[in-house]
Parts: sequence; structure tokens; C-alpha cells
Amino acid sequence: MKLEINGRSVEASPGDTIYVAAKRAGIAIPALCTSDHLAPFGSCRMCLCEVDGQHGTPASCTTPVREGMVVHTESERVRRLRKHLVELYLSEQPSGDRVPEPLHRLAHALDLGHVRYTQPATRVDTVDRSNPFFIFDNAVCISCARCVRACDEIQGTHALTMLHRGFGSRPTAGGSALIGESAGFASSNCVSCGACVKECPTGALIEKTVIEEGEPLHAVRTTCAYCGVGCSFEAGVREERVVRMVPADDGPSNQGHACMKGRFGWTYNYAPDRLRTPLLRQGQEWVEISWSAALDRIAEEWTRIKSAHGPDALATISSSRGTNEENYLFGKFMRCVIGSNHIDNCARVCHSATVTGMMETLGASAATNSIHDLDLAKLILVVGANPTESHPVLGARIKRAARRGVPLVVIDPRRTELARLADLHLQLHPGTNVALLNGMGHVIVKEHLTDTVFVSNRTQGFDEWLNLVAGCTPEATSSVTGVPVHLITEAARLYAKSGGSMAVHGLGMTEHRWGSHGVMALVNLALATGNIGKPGTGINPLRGQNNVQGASDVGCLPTFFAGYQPLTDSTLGAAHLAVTGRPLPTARGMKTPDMWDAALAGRLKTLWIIGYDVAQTDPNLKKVHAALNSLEFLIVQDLFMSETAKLAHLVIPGASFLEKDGTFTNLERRIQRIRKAVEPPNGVLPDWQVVCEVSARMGYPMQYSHPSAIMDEIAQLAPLFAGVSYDRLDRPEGLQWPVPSTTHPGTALMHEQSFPKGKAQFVPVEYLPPGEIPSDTYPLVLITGRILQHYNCGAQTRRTDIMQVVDTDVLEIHAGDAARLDLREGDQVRLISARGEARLPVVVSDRVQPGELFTSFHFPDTDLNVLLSSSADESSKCPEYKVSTVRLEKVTQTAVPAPSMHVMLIT
Ligand SMILES: Nc1nc2c(c(=O)[nH]1)N[C@H]1C(S)=C(S)[C@@H](COP(=O)(O)OP(=O)(O)OC[C@H]3O[C@@H](n4cnc5c(=O)[nH]c(N)nc54)[C@H](O)[C@@H]3O)O[C@H]1N2
Ligand SMILES: Nc1nc2c(c(=O)[nH]1)N[C@H]1C(S)=C(S)[C@@H](COP(=O)(O)OP(=O)(O)OC[C@H]3O[C@@H](n4cnc5c(=O)[nH]c(N)nc54)[C@H](O)[C@@H]3O)O[C@H]1N2
Ligand SMILES: [Mo]
Repeated sequence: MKLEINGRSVEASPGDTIYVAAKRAGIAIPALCTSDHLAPFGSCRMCLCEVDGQHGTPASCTTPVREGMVVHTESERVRRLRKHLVELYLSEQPSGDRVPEPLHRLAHALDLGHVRYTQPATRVDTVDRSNPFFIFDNAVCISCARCVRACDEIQGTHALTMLHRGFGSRPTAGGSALIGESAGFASSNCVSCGACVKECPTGALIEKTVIEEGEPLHAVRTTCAYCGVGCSFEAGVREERVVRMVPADDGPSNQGHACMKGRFGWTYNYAPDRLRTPLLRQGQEWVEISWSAALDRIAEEWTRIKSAHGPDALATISSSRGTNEENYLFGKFMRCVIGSNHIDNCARVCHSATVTGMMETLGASAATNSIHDLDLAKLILVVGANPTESHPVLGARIKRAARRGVPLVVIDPRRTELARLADLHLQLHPGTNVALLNGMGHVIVKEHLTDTVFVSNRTQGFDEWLNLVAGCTPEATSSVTGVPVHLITEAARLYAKSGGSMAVHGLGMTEHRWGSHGVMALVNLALATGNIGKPGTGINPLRGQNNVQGASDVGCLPTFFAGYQPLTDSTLGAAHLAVTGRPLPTARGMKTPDMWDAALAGRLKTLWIIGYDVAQTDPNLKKVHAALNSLEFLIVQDLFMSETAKLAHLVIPGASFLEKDGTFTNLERRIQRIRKAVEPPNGVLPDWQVVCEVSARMGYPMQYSHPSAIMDEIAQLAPLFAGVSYDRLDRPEGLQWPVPSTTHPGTALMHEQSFPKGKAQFVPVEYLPPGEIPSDTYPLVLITGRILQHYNCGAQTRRTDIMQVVDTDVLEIHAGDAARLDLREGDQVRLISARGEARLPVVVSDRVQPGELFTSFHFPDTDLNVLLSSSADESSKCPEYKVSTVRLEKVTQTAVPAPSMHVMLIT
């Protein structure tokens, strides 16, 4: 439709507001309370306008367009009213330098000199400094409620509300808001995502780093280096120092949103104990050595060991925290210089079961759909994932969908935030996914809810699956899983009948004795109901690390070359030789757990570990420590002196994501740029340059002028990335692989027409019990996983002000178990398994069921992973982190009072 704004003809769509139509046409209307991310609200009144034939001056941000409408936003009357409004705002504000910038600009533009109204209309001078990352200064607030709406509409946490009326009106967080004053952000359920700070138009909410260091002078576009969502950020830089990270509005996966860690948890970059110099162990001492001495030493030791013991005595574990380019080069180094495939990455302990399960059924292991599909799905099924803590920006998107009325089904033994919000929560016993998913299959078949056309055109092996699920009655399923029959039936019906069901899954699916079977059982359901290859459907593993997808994609796996090409492919072998000048070793290499066995057996003599704290995060730590201690030469390359680094012979400092160029690939296969915002400290070399230097010293120079040249080589050798180049990546959307040619736009949705295997394969999988079942000695089941505030080994988040929010791992226990064991909140307990013991404080929590416990693994002092066994999924070797049996003993310690602890459970 057409309308006229300020004499110009403007095109608009039905449902647009005047403000939106004007903005699209390039007509700026002043506004303070509007935001592209929020529903129209109309509180600030700055955007008022006149409409011919209509009385009054409506707010353009809340007035819908009509065909033929004639609008004036700069008429004499509108400008007069606007000027008066600005004057009223200013009358409440402090004067001089403290006048918020946008009001200052408006006053100037409207020629507003003198403010006629004065005290006592000034705002209450209250400042809330209780949040560790930002302050709220009511004096410069204009009560537009953008912060309150951001918390409700973007993050879905509802931590803020408007308090009082009239002059006293102001936003507040938490506490006893309803009865009067608030206790501030720290006492609220605020998750410090920063959405309110970003939305605040006046700077009443502002980052503490900006107050301390000053406003940034320029910004560098980059990608967050925590989880696999891959949020785009603008790194604000002032005087060679990052002072603020702001999520980018055109970020394809985050659309301007962020979480606590990405938004505020980057200050580890400036931690005083960042490694700055290579360190060599001499006896019990660490000695600082020069870069050239360190690089020489690696080359010498590796040359010596290789010639004395052969290539099987050397291995590398690469970092899913590093870039694609770095990871590719470590793979290349192992293949071309050492001549083996002994390289792995932390995908092994994470989603390797997804890779195996999806490869076997679909022929490709990555997420079939995109994050955007969460907005298209007609039902969202979350299996063993806790995205509001582990992938918070994606979690917030699922919350928004659920609040729009999209059915949400959650399968998780714990009552997570999404489980509370879900239409159905299937609270199964840990380790029983296969049984539950087969049981849902039984209902789908019995009630004729399969998609017969899809099954016959696109799949094979259906009859074998039918045979299997025929025996999996809801009653039998219920007795194994503990999920009531009616929930199993209802969930199956909803999933099959929605018209577009999207499954997302996490480690509650993979980190099990039968993890890859769980993944296959889920794929079977998607195939049977035709929920794959279409928008808003699919199988979508929520990959964990910022670049765990990429590290595997570019070949840091002992079983595949870059692009998941089989090592024995002769065409690949020829191309490899032509491009690298060296043959591609065809024998499979060692997986990480094989490396521990080889080290203990004396076969593996040296390991080079990059950005991966195995000595804290791998399972069965006593074994891992023994393996590391038995090495002749351990090299660890990290930002910090991690638990693994403490066991090394040589420690090499790393450059952080803010200090280097490269690319990360997120959980929807999206390759995105990271860009150097600041110099690394003290001339630290980025990981990719370190491997080039060592390689050259070992007689195989790898010369690249820039990481873009490394990407060009990846594109040359891996058909999945054939069309990827930095030129093409230099746009906000990046590129989603497969990108088979330089003109191919990338792939948002996989398997639309066919599967890499042609037809997808049903793989019937029977339920088998977890590695350990509760016994009299170990009667409780321990689930381990993560919390919102800390990240994996914690090396980074523990070096930020996040410590003011959470400063310990805690053991969550059901109230009934706590009472039975005479435990009170804060009591220290010994957690004992067949492998060893850990010590940590107890918190009573309704997130866990009776007989089950939960804790995280973010603090080394907890020694948590000492408890876990080496039990793992058979084919992928993904460890069984999610089920261990334990018993609890209260630590009777009278002399020392319980330490005060900062804890915040997300519910
Ligand atoms: N804040 C934060 N975010 C992170 C990380 C972090 O450390 N902190 N780590 C990153 C990494 S590396 C990864 S891999 C991802 C992981 O992200 P998630 O997969 O969400 O991680 P977890 O919390 O380990 O486990 C998810 C859920 O599985 C459930 N679960 C346990 N056993 C079972 C079971 O038998 N069946 C089912 N259906 N569910 C079960 C747990 O109760 C838990 O809620 O997060 C990434 N993001
Ligand atoms: N109990 C239990 N244990 C678990 C899990 C669980 O669910 N339960 N989950 C497992 C999973 S899924 C994973 S992925 C692992 C993750 O565990 P880890 O990979 O060990 O943990 P991270 O904290 O991700 O980071 C490892 C190291 O990388 C360093 N680093 C970060 N960026 C860079 C860089 O650019 N260069 C270099 N050189 N170093 C860098 C950090 O300082 C840190 O020391 O933990 C596993 N452990
Ligand atoms: Mo992970």
C-alpha cells in the first residue's frame, strides 16, 4: 500500500506502523523508546505526528498505516510539541555534562535553550551498582521502559519492572518491588545478558568497563568465542584495549542478543596471569624462555622422538576454541610432517556420538537446519539439552517461540528452565533415551502417524525399525524410563502431527554408554514422520564449543580428512599430494582415549595439546593424569596455566580470539570471521604461526601470509568448502556449508532433495542399560553438565567478574534426599564413586529428581572428573559423563565455618 509522509510517497505493508514505514523509506523520526527488537510501545512520545483528517498527534510507532494516509512528522505543531517534551524530559534530568547524549542532541536540533521547569521534579537519585557488569543510574533514566521490555521480550527473564507512577516512575530489578523499594539487580533473577543495557537510550544502564575505561573509539566486527551459537559482536576498542562487547544487530544467529559470558565474560583477556612468555619446566621450577628457544625445543624433541620411536609415538589434540585455519594447520602438520592421523579434538568427548549416529543414518553429521528455523517450527523437541544455560541466545529464542504458543516438548531428567516452560516434560531416568524414543516410535506406528510417502521415497530399512518398535509398548517404555504412559503417548502424537517438528539435542543424548544409539533412535523418529529436509524440522545437535564444528570439519579427527573425506579416498590422496607435496597417511589415528592407553603402555612419548584442559575436563582423571605424567615431552599451548599446562614440560602462550584473524564455524554450519581487535600481549604468536614455525624447523615450511590463504587451501582440498573464501565471508551472514562452488550461496537447509547416502537409513537400536546401575554401595546417580555462568574448565570465566555471581560448583540434591541424609544448604559433602572422591557444597534443588544428583565441572578444586569412569559410547568413544553412581558422605567439620558461596540456579 501507499501513503504520504512529509510530502513523499512511501510504500508500506499492511501491519507496518508509520514509524516503520518512514524508517524504511529513509525518513528519520526522533524516538527514544522504539527498538527494532521490541514491540511498539509509545511511551516516549517523541515520534508523534499529525495525520490529515485525524484529531490529535498520535505516536507514529504505535499507529498502523492505512492506504492513502497523509502524515506529517515535521510540521510546526509537531516540532513545537516535541520541543516541549524534550524540555519536560530535561527538567527531570541532571544538568551540564550529565545530560544524556540523545536528549542533548534533540535539544540542540530543536533549538531548545532555556528549560523553564525546575525542581522538585528531578528524578530520585538512586544508583544500582549491584550487578557486577553494569550500573543503573536513575537520574538519567527517562522511564521509557525499554529495559523492562527487553528483559521480557528478548531474553524472557522478566527480571525488571516499572516501579511507582508519575515522577517517581522508574525501572527496577528484583527484590520486593511490589511493596516499595527494590533490592537491585543482584537480588533478582537477572541473568546479565545485557539486553537492557543495549536497549537503554540514555546510558542510565551502562557497562562498568565503559565507566572505568571510557567510551570505545572504534569497533571491530567479530564472533564470540564461547559456545557454538556464534553470536556476532562489535568489539569496542579504545587505546589498544577492548572496553566493551556489543552484540551486532545483523548477527545472523543472535540478532542483537547476547548472554552473560559473551557480553561481559571477555575480561579474562586482561587477567594478570595471562601467559605471556613460553615456560620450560626445569625440575620443580618454570623458567621463562624466548620464543625462538621454545620453537627450537619443540622441533628438536619431536624430531628426536619421531626418529627414535616412529610416528606413532607423537600425537596432537587440537583446540575447538581455536580457528578453522589453526585447526587445519595442526592437522596438516601431523599428516605432512609426522606422517600420521594421530590428531583429535574435544568433539570426542562432546558430540562424537552425534557424528557417528547421524553419519550412519543420514550420511552427514551436522545440524540439518538453521537457528532461524526455530521461528518456523510448529513444535520444538528438546532432547538432553539445556539451551537457556548452554546456548543462552538460542535458548531465549526457544522461550520466545514457546510464549508465542509453539508447543515445546522437553526430554530431560532435570527440571530445566525450558522444562518448566514446556507443554510436556518427559523426566526420564538418565541413560534411557533409546527406550523412550523407541516407545514414542511405537505410538507413532500404532496410531498410523508415519509419513508413508516420505518413508517410501526417501528412506530404507523401515521394516526393520517397525519390527523393533513393535515390542516397545508405552507400558514397557514407562517401566524403563520412569516416564508416565500418557506423556509418552502425548509427546509422540504431538511430534508426529505438528506439521513441522524441529528436534534439537545436546549432551544428554550423546554423553552416554549408548550415545550414538540415542542419536539414531531420534533420527529414526524424524525419518518415520518426515520431519527432515524441510524448513522448521530436522535433527539439530547443539554443538558446544565456538568452533567444535569447524575443528572436525577441517580434519582434526583421526578418522577423516577435511570435509569428512575418507582417508583412503584415492582422488583425495592424489590432490593432497599435489597441494601439500606429501602423501596423505591412510591409517586411522588414535582417538583421545586411545592416546591415554598408548601413553600408559609407553608407546606414545609426546603430546601437543592446544587449548584443551584434559587434566580437568576428561573423565577418569587419575588415569588421564597418569597418562600425561608418563609422557617424555608434553607441550601445552594455552591462554592460562591450566591444570593440563601444570603437567607440561613446555608451555606456550596463546593469542585470544580478540587478538587474531580467522574463522569459526557455528552449530548451524555457518562459517564466520573473527577479526583482530587488539594486539596480543608481549608479542605472543597466534596458534597458527606457532605450528608454521615448528613445521619449518622440522624441514617442512608452511608459509601463509594471512589466515585467508589457509582457508583458500582448505577450499581447494575439501569439496564441502570449495566456494569459501575470505572475500565471500566478509559479510554479516558468513557462509553455511556445504558451499560446493564460488557461486553457490551456501546451504541453510540440508537434505531437501536427497541424502548424501541417497536414501536415509533407519537403524533399529535396542535399549541397553547405562554403564553403571545404582547399588547399595553407590545408591545415587550423578549427572554432570554445565551452568549458565561458567564455561567448561572455567579457565576463562573464573578470571572475570562472573565470580561475583557464581564462585563454586555445587551439588544439587532433591529436598527428600537432603532430609534423609541430614544435609543442609552449604554443607560440604564427599562424593564417592568407584574411582575416587570429590568434595563440594550442597544445594537443595527441585531441578533434580529423588535419587539423582547434578553438578558442574567448572572449578578444578572440585576434582569432579576423578569420579567418572572411562566408560564410553562404543563406536564414537564419547564418554559417559551423564551417568555415574555415587554415594554421599557429610564432611563433619566443626572448626571451619561453611565458606560463603555465590550460587545462582537458573529456574
Ligand atoms: N554456560 C555454558 N555454556 C556452554 C558450556 C559451558 O560449559 N557453560 N559448554 C559448551 C559445550 S562444550 C557444550 S558441548 C554445550 C553443551 O550443552 P548441553 O548439551 O545443553 O549441556 P549439558 O548441561 O551438559 O547437558 C544437557 C542436559 O542433558 C541432560 N541429561 C542428562 N542425562 C540425560 C539423559 O539420559 N537423557 C536426556 N534426555 N537428557 C539428559 C542434563 O540434565 C542437561 O540438562 O554447551 C556449550 N555451552
Ligand atoms: N563432568 C563433565 N566433564 C565434561 C563435560 C561434562 O558434561 N561433564 N563436558 C565435556 C565437553 S562437552 C567438553 S567440550 C570439554 C571441554 O573442556 P575443555 O576444552 O578442556 O575446556 P574449555 O574451557 O573449553 O577450554 C580449554 C582451554 O582452552 C583455552 N583457550 C581458549 N581459547 C584459546 C585459544 O584461542 N588458543 C589456545 N591455545 N587456548 C585457548 C582456555 O584457556 C582453556 O584452558 O569438557 C568435557 N568435560
Ligand atoms: Mo562440548
